[in-house]
Amino acid sequence: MKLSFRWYGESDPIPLSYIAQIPGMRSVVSAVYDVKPGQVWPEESIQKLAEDCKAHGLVFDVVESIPVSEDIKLGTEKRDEHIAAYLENIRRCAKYGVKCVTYNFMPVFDWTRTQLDKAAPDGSTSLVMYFDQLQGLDPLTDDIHLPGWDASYTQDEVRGLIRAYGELGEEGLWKNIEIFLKAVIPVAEECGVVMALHPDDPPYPIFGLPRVITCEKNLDRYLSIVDSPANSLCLCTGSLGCAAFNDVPALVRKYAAMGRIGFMHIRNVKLLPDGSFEERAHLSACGSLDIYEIVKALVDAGFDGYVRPDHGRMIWGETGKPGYGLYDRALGAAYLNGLFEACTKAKKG
Ligand code: DNO
Repeated sequence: MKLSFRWYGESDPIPLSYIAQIPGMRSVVSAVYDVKPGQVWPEESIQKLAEDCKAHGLVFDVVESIPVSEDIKLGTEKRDEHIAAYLENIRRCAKYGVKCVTYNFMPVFDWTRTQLDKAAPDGSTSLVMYFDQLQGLDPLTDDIHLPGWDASYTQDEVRGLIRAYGELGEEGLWKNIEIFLKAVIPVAEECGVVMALHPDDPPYPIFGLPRVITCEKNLDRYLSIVDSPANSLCLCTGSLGCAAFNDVPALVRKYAAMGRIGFMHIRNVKLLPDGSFEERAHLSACGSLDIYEIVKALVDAGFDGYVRPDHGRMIWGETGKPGYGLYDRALGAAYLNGLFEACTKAKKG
C-alpha cells in the first residue's frame, strides 16, 4: 500500500515538512481548491503542488477531488462543456504525475454532519451526526447551513437544486452517471489514471435528495457501467460504515479481490442505536468498525493502492480544519502502519 495524507495546500495550517516526518508517509493527497467545478485548473497550480511536495520528499500523485459539477450531475445544457473541462483536468494532472483521482456523485452537498466539535469524555472533539439535531430541518423552507456544505450556494440556489434533483430522481442520476463515466474512463485509461469514486456520506438520502453511492448493490452497478480498473472506488470505511447495512470488511475483501479499489480512506465510527454516529479514533476498540479485519482484507488481496488515515479527532489542544488536524491523523497513520506490517508479516508466515 502507499501511505498518503490529505493536505489542503498553502492555506493548510499543517506544513508539508510535518507531514514528511510521519513514518512511512509517501504521498500527498491534494487538489487545486480555488477553481470552481466545471472549470479547467491552471497548469501552474498543479505543477506547484507537485514541486512543493517533491521538495519535501513526498509525491503528489493523488487528487482529492476533481469535483463533478452540479451541471454534470443534473445533465444541464452546460454538461458537455463541463465534461470537456473535467477531461482536460485529468490530462493536466496526469502530466504532473497524478495516478489517482478521487471524486463523488453526491447531489448538492458533500459529507453531512450536524456538529463538528462534539466533546468526548476525554476532552477530544470530533464530527458527529445526530438525528435529533437534524430532525425538523427542511432546507426548502429553513435557512440552514450544515457543516461541510458548500457555503457558496445561496439559500435560493440550494432550493432550486433540491427541486431539480427531486425531478431527476435516482434513475435520472444513474443516467447522468453513465454519460459521465463513458466519457471519463477512456481518457483516464489513456492517461494511466485510476478514477476513485467516494461513497455518499452518510450513505442514504438526505432531505429527499437522491443519493445512490450507498451500498453493495449500487457499487456493483456503478463498477459495471464501465468495466475497467480505471473505474474504481475510493472505499471510505467511515462513510459506508455509518450505515449498519454495510459490512465494511466484506466490501473491502470483495472489491480489493476484484482489483477495483484505487484508494482507501480508513477511519472508525461509532454507530448509535438510532442510526446516528460519532467519528472516533482509528483504533478498532474505539468504534464500530474492525479496522484490523479491513487491513487484513487489503493485505490478503495484495492491495497496492493508496491509503490515507481519514478524519481525526481534535486532540492535544490542536485547532484547525475539523477532521483534518495533524495529531490524530498522524496517530491513525502510525496505527495503520502497525496493522499493515503485522498482517503482511503474518501472511508471509
Ligand atoms: C470528507 C472527504 C470527502 C471527499 C469527497 C471526495 O472529509 O472524505 O469530502 O473528499 O467526497 O470527492
